[in-house]
Amino acid sequence: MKRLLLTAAAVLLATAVRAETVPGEKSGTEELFQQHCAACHGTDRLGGTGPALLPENLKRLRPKAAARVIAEGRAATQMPGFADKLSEAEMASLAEYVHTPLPEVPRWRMAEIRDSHIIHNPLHTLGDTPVFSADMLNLFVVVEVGDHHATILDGDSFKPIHRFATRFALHGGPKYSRDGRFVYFASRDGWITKYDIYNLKPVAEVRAGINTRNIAVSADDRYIMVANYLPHTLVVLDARNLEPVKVIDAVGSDGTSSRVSAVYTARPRNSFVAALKDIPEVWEISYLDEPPNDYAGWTHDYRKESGDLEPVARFPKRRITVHDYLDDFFFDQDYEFVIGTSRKGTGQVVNLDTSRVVSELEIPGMPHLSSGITWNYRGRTVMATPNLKEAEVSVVDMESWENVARIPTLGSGFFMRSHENTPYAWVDVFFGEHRDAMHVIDKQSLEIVKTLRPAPGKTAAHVEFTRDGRYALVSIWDMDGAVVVYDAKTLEEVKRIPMVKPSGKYNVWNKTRLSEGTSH
Ligand code: DHE
Repeated sequence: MKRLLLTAAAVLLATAVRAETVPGEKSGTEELFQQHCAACHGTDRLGGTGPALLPENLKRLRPKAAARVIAEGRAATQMPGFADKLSEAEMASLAEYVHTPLPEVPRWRMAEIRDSHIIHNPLHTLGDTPVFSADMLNLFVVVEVGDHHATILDGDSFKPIHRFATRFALHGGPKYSRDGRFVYFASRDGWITKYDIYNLKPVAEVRAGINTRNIAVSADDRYIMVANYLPHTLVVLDARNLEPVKVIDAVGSDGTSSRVSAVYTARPRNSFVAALKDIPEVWEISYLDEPPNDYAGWTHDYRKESGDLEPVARFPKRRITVHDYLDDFFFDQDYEFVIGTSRKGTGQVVNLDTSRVVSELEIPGMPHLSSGITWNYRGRTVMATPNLKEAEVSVVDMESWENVARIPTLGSGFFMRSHENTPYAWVDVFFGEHRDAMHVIDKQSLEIVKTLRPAPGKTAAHVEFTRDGRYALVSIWDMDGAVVVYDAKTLEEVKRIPMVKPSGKYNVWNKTRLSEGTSH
């Protein structure tokens, strides 16, 4: 009842704020924000020392949870609690306010990006040999979202080597340079960080967007491409020091502006491939200095902007029209096909060479294709994907694009992983009452051979293998969490390393060698 009254009070307050505010005049809630929050989160809510407070950036924090954070503060951050300064209704109205979209897409272009650029340690000041000894290609970077840290973990001894603070709310897989020396992180707030693993020091940072999806590193290690929801842009950074090079507007051939779903590097093609979330188009963008002459259909219709480091003719792109916009997608190992779904669940297979949709996928629910993996099954290549809405794993033949199997699970899953050297594929049960379960599937019989529960009652998620595939590392998604190491053959626990909500872990070898069992 108390909660109902509170919510009602907040709604009344927010409605009153909306009704009484004359354009140009500040509402009571806005004033509260400026008084108590703006110093850290920015007068425009775009972030400062604290994260951006926009609905797009706060998807993981519902208004009720936001009100709790305002009241109690956030452990291990500089966010204090306001319970002794603000009334419950004020805190509820602030929580609602930060979930209200800004009247227009904020400006975040070359000038703003350039202003945000920070060099922490110039490259020439950093030595070329590691300051610790370990197999540098068998390291893991573990992202601990619980308190916004990352840990460099030795993949042989499973001992943490170094733990350091990251930007708020990292999301997606960090990406490595080809030699594994540098790791690049992206935060939901658009901060990109280059970190030198050899020296255990950050190199540079830049804020490339207001709300960012993910990043990709070119195969020649020269460029980083950043995909943004806010604003609607792709941003090219110089991989050496993250200096911005080019801002590419995500605008469809009909002039519609769009969020970018994600961007990946198609290594054999020397291109970035991005999908647009609001337009049924996939873009291929070349990063070659001199694209070949047969680039028929490639354009460089970008707007020249003051501050661009490159002539307009760099990064030509071509548009591939698809049947429905792609939200979530991955590639075959040769990067000939893009396999994607929209959040509505329609699956499509796009041939990048012919620029055509060659097949539709018949997978029910919402396959989580960015977590898709492939393997050889009875002489043919299959892909498998967990499903965010259905309690099953789908296995699809990558030649006929027909379903090979639908493997029932205890609930819908988020992440799926395997390795060339293991007969098993691991999939979590991320949602529902069995979220503490981890299924191990035999890649040939396509049956679940074991269901592990590494920490009963706590979410078990996201697996990654050591470079040789002998061990599988599972996350316990809890503030009092862990990375649990399993022998990938006997499926017995080997070690438990305490971690603070380790969202994901990324093995240098598997990522840089594009293992078929992991994301790239
Ligand atoms: Fe992710 C990867 C999109 C919600 C944790 N997630 C990705 C990637 C995309 C994506 C496009 C690939 C990026 C890359 O590695 O280059 N994620 C989305 C969504 O659209 C979705 C459903 C909604 C959203 O809020 O954006 C979503 N993701 C989540 C979460 O709620 C998760 C579970 C917790 C969190 O940290 O926000 C989450 N996503 C992850 C992780 C990866 C990821 C750990 C990296 C997986 C990997 O092994 O590569």
